[in-house]
Amino acid sequence: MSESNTGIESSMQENRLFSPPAGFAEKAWISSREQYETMYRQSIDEPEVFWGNAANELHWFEKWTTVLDWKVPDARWFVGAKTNMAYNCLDHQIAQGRGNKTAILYEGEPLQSDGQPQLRHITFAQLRDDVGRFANGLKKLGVKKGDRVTIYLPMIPEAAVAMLACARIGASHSVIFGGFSSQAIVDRVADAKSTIIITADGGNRRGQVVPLKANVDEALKSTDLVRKVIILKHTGNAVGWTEGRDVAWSDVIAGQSTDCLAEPMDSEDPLFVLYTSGSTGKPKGIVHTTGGYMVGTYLTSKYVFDLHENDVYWCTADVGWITGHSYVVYGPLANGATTVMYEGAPNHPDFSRFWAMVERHKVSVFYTAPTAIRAFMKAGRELVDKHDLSSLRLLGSVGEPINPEAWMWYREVIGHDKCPIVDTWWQTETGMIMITPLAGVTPTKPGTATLPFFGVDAAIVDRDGTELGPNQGGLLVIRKPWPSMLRGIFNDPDRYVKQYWSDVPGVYFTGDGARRDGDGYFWIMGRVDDVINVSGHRLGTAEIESALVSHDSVAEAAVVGMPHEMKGQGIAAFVVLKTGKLPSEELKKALMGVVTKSIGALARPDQIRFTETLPKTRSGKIMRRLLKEVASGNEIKGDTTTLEDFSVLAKLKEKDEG
Ligand code: 7RM
Repeated sequence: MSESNTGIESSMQENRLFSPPAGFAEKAWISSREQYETMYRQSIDEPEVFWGNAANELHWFEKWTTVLDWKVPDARWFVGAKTNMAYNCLDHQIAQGRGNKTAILYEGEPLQSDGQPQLRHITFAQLRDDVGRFANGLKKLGVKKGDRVTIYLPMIPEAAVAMLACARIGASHSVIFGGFSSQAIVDRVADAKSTIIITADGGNRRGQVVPLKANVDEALKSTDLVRKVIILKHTGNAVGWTEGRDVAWSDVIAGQSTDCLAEPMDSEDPLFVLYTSGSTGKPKGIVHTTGGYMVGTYLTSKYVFDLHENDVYWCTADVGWITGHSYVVYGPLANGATTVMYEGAPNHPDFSRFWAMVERHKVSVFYTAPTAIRAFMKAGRELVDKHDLSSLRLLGSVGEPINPEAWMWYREVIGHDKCPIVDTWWQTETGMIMITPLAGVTPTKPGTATLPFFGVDAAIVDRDGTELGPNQGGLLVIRKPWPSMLRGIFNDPDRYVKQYWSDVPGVYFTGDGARRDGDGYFWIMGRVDDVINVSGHRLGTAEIESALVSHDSVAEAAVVGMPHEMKGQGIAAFVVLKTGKLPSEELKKALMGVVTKSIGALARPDQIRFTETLPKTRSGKIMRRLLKEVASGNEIKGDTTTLEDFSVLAKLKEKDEG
């Protein structure tokens, strides 16, 4: 963050307000505004009491002596306590009578000859046995408490088994998203100094086999750190084999007992490291520890998704990113919930796949990303309407600002106007959901993540840390520690301080720009690094994009700044049209008009470029940095290992050059 002036201007108006559906609160964990307010007040005034009570809902081998030990920027939660995340997700659930309940409901992508996908229902008891056997196998291969184990697997139950097995024996996992290339593996293995990789022969995606093992082989040509590669036979494709280094998953578990001691971990022992690619340079290994992360993901899963015994909960994220860690695996299992894992693409064989799955498994709580919602909108509601979605009772969104247009569609077409939507704001670094409605009590507005979760002291400030007033755009910071906060960047304490604790004195800076409206609701305005400075007016990306997408012809939009002689920066808009809509000069004018009308002439794009798709990370975030380079005619540089589709970039470049 370089600008001295950190204000961001806002002109967006959104007056629609939706009360929680009648009757929802009665059966919800948080069932009245009064209960919410009492709990929130306690969580802020007496955080140690609040979080101590939450922690007492879980299993500890030894209790803490102090709930919180805090000295900026280092927090220690549940000091002196001993626990084990895998024990809480498995044994503790079985002890509460959930042994025969489905823990993981897996659906594979390929449709078999009968037209049906492969399904697996894995109970808590089976999962405990699978984890125990694999954990014992890891130990036999020499994996010890404190080691880093790399996991490079598809969205299959074995990914959860591998994570939980590491957690059980106290090794930190480093999960690498299965869509990443071999270069991403090299970088992450080297940084984590990981000597073991767990992978599969391949994974299924969009009718193709992703050659995971071949990618690992390629990566390991550039590093000799890795001494063992464990390979799960999954897709059945042929793979190369390096004697002495490669070992089959089936051989790792052969003859192993299902009983494996759950290592009593110190609350502050690391649980995992997860790499996120910063906007520039080398990926950061975000470190999360055991006790605080467990309590944070447990409690947010319980209250935000309002998880109850009979829910079928589906978070569509891949385990390769934080949402998969916190809300596919750990949070739901620590609540004894049934969590759905789908290995495949949302559009295989077509865009009705998710809705077929909701119908098939009677999914009740569904959590996905705005990028997916916009893709479904683009594909058309007919694909949704042919399925029975009556099992749904709560919808969630995460990953990006959800534009009001997509929010309304989600509510009407997917939720049939009866499901509350929780727009959840959080980060890899925060570990848990931080700003979110609570479905039974928070009136929602399309486009805002509403209010902070319990214990979260979020604020909008300027660079000096002074809190700004209603509707003044500024920096989103968190002023008090929370249990699942990152404990650092792996091997890089200085970068931790510089990245999160230096821009605003004494508080955690999220990197996001935001404003609070008159009701105190938080509106995320985009990354501060992406703010566009037009003639001294600082504009966030979210509002302009949202205005563009409100036009009938537009499916998606991304705006970035570009050099402008007069204004300092001008605005370039990259626009994806809905199926069947055609680009034209007239449409460009209309789009400029929409922005002028909803925000003002200042925000009117100088350039509109129609494009087939936008460059995105696999988790769905638009890579504005790349678009910025395209818009200003520069060569693309920096880390592109997290790009979903390199051809998208090539196409944008071609258009640019052509
Ligand atoms: C969970 C996750 C974090 C960044 C964050 C924001 C953006 C995430 C929302 C959102 C607006 C939301 N972790 N972001 N959720 N923006 N509304 N509900 O996405 O580390 O990959 O990204 O994502 O910019 O800082 S992440």
